[in-house]
Amino acid sequence: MYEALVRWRQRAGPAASLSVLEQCLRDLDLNQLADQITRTAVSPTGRGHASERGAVGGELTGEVQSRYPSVTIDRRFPIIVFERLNFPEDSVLGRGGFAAVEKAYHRDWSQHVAVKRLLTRQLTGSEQELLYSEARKLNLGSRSDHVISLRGVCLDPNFAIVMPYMENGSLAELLRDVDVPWALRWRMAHEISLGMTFLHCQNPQILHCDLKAENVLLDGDFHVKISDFGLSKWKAESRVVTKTSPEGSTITHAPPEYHADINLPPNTKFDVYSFGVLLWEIVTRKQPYALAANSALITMAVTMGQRPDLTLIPTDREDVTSVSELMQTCWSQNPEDRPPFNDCADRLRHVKDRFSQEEIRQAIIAVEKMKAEASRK
Ligand code: ACK
Repeated sequence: MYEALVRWRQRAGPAASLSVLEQCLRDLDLNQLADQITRTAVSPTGRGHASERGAVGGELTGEVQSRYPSVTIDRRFPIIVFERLNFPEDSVLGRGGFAAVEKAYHRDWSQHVAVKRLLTRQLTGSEQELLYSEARKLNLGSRSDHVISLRGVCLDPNFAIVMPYMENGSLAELLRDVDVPWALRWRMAHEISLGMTFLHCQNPQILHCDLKAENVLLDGDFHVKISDFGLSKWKAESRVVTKTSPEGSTITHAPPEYHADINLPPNTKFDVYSFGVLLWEIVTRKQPYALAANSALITMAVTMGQRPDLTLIPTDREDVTSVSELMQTCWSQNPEDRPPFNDCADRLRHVKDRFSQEEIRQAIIAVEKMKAEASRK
């Protein structure tokens, strides 16, 4: 191992930095590290094979890696040439802390994509690493039908994540504008639980840490894609990785134990709690704690056991009652009482299966009509 590392350092030059090694260890991706060591040992230039125009699949030159010394460029990422993307006016879909998501048109692929890139040109290594780490989690999560996939990454002029463009925006936006029929709401709730089950089953586990209706995107057929892994974490037992706290997570969706101790390493029960609040959003189409004067009050009330308003939950439907019971178990005060996502998925499948495929199809037609009407207003 030591000899391999020495050889790697000699051959890869500036690309073989300590921070690259550290990043691999932090992500506990020893396979990738092994991959990188053997790759540079066999091919010092690591020249890539262009697989299609506008996207270079595979290995990267040492020159490219040396421009990104603080991150390990994954040779499995397709590289997308930034110049092939057209950004129309008003391309910005949304902005986060240090990154923005924009709609772009890929000239070779003749289709729209969503591009997440850093807001400033003055990059700090850690912001770049965060975005890069998000790309790696997305790449892993992408194997689920219900997690947004990674089309590739741009390296020039700055690092950017390229994802498919989701025609129907976010679930938050849809719920705000449209009284979505129950058949479709339950399909969405079920698909979110499937996406989360998949993420929690990865090795190392991927914790989302910011699950909410805004981070659930909808494709052209209103199928769910979980997105925004900006605050997500690798879950592993190593001290190196678990020093993270879910800093920045949305306060309304964060569980009481994190209000009490912000240094607590997140775990799967964090996401299950957030899912409980998300089910409440799906059922009520409202914002949790909309009347609270400030976030300190929310923190205090949640720590003392308060939750989003149950009086807004309809009481005349069996399916709603069944989901409401699950929702309340998910946001239990004691994390141990919260069910794993595969249990949530089983329960939601039963609720969803009360409706036929035809009823779901009709629900989609109705939603498309209501959306069109809402956009004309
Ligand atoms: O509610 P929205 O329209 O859906 O606003 C947010 C915003 O960007 C910040 O996250 C939108 N967004 C994010 N990723 C995508 C995507 N892949 N396709 C379409 N919209 C997206 C999200």
